[in-house]
Amino acid sequence: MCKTCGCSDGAQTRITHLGVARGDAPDTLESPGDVPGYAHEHRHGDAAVHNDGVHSHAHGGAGSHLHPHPHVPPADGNAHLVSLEARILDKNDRLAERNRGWLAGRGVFSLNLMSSPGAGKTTLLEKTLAELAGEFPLAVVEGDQETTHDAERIRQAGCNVVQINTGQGCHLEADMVAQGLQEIDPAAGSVVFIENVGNLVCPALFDLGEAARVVILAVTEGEDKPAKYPHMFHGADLILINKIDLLPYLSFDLERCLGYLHEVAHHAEVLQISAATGAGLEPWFAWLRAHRNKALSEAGKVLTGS
Ligand SMILES: Nc1nc2c(ncn2[C@@H]2O[C@H](COP(=O)(O)OP(=O)(O)OP(=O)(O)O)[C@@H](O)[C@H]2O)c(=O)[nH]1
Ligand SMILES: [Mg+2]
Repeated sequence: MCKTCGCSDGAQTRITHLGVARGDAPDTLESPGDVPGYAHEHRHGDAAVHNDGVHSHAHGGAGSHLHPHPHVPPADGNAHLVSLEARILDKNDRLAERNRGWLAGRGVFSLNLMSSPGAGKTTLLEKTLAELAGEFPLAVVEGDQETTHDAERIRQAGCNVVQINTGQGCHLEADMVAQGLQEIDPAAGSVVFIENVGNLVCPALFDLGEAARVVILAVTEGEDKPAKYPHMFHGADLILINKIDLLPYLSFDLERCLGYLHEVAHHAEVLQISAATGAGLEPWFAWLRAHRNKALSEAGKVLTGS
């Protein structure tokens, strides 16, 4: 259940790993999907489909796993709902911490990429994969309510990708990402991009275990989005103002937008980019390289005890 709109209550999640050959993971590398606490995910009548290298399975979704549904309405419905929401978010947070530890232990840098629908998340990923593919391993977890369109685009770019379809759910949750990570099995030193479901509200509530949050705001959405949806921007480490190639044709007030961002997310770095033309992307690539190198060196320090 989503605290804001109840969207994942009863949602049907499907996970599809698109066509990238999976190497056999060494037994010593524990997947978050295999650790105690995840095992229950596969005891609810999962259906598995293997078809021409595409591996998919459907299950009852986060809502059906995370909380029992009461059959008798509680006397104080609101209090019950609040405590139910708190328990769901608590459980999500615990699973997110597990993802985070697992990723950090492998020296994998992961980021949660969020925006409104159509702000340019997948376009940015396509450009990023083209730039960085030769430098270090990259993988993508795609989140959408329906279709594998985005995962197909990422696969076309030659990248290891898993698609999570959330059905009615309007955001990814940590247990879904754990299963996605198990599928893509990212190598040490990878960057894992998690493209969340397009939505400026609910994804902000759910920690996925990512190391950083990146939020895209397209200039076509209007300059007031940070003021209207402050939680999303407040949680961001990096904010990308996208589609700046369209600024000459719009009445978007960039200064006002930057003012709103300063109010709600003064700690976040802000870059102006065009994912379509590639303008302004060098600082984004540099940001990724720096965070990826840091994640790898910190994992090395833990392993060597230095
Ligand atoms: N002009 C312009 N168009 C862009 C830019 N970035 C993305 N687009 C276009 O915006 C549309 C949506 O882009 P996507 O990358 O699919 O957006 P998304 O955020 O992944 O969308 P969802 O996954 O559906 O939420 C596409 O038609 C892109 O070509 C940009 O920088 N400039
Ligand atoms: Mg997309």
